[in-house]
Amino acid sequence: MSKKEILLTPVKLGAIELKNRLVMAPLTRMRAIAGDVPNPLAETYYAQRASAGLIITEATQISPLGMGYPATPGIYSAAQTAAWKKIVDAVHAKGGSIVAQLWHVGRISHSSLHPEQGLPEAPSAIAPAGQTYGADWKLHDYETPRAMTQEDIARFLSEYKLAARNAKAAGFDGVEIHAANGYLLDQFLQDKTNQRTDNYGGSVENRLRLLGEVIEAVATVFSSDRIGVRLSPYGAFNDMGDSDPMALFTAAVDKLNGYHLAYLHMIEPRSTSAGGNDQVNEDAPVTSALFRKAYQGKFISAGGYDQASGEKVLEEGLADAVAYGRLYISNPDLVERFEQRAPLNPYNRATFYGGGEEGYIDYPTL
Ligand code: 8OZ
Repeated sequence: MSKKEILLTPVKLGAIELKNRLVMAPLTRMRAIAGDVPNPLAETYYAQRASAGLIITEATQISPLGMGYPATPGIYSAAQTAAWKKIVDAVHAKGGSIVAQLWHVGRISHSSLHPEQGLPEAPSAIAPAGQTYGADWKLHDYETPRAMTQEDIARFLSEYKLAARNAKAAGFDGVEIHAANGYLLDQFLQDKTNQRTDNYGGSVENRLRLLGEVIEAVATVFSSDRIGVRLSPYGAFNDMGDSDPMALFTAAVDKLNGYHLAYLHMIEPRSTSAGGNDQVNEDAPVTSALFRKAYQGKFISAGGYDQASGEKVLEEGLADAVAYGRLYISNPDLVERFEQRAPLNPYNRATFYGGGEEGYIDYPTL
């Protein structure tokens, strides 16, 4: 095989067979309809991208309090699950594989998004710096979240399990646990946001506890070889930080080795594009280089890759598959374009979040 074709070769991530090593990254698009039900257009949107080796859905909340932006979809109600089933069926009909990314945003939220539940919940009552979008799609100062009690944590774990059950009922090939980018599980991992004094805070072992419990809860529904985990070591998005990221994420990788997951998915901190811009910080640590070798299973790397840099990270043995986000927004046939080394459609950031068909299902194929 010529080196050039490495992205287009099959790979198995646990029990999930990928026909190539291109992964459609999880992409928040904020187009859900009433009841936080996925937009019916999402059937077309995801099916258009079914030639990817694996599709990871947009982050999908496990509960009302898990919602942090307007019009993101959930997977806790029957209507949401039924809509997801149509999407999964459409992707499977085109021979694709798809996993659901399950999240709870923790403090990255606003009470207007869940008026009956009140303030956002988080490991500690520490407000993020800055502003966020409320239900009115306008910017509001972040509120100080409510610190979760042990009862809240038990409820959160049961919500994760229910979401996994719904994902299974919808026919997903697996689930990805979102423990990255400053959302709830990442807030428990890092000490800038976790100042708890109970068994979920303090030591690295304690801060890793909730992630392990979520994996174990989800593993009662999906076999562990159908569960992936996403982490973002050294990521600063959403006002995150840790006093010793190397020690924390080395311990996280070591803990994940014990679960025999489908994959570990890491975001390169050089790419700060989430929600914002297209800046690249070339001085940022390279997490595939720092952590891939310590992880014993399959590894997906994300973060501003193009075809050449995607091939390179695979050739170097620093990843088994490469996740593409922005390129997948504007190139539904990214696989075919890479096969032919064809030019790519540019993306329009103005239509990333919210709206309807425009910038969603109208990007042309070759
Ligand atoms: C951009 C805008 C809103 C949410 C993430 C789910 O960073 C997101 C997200 C990205 O993981």
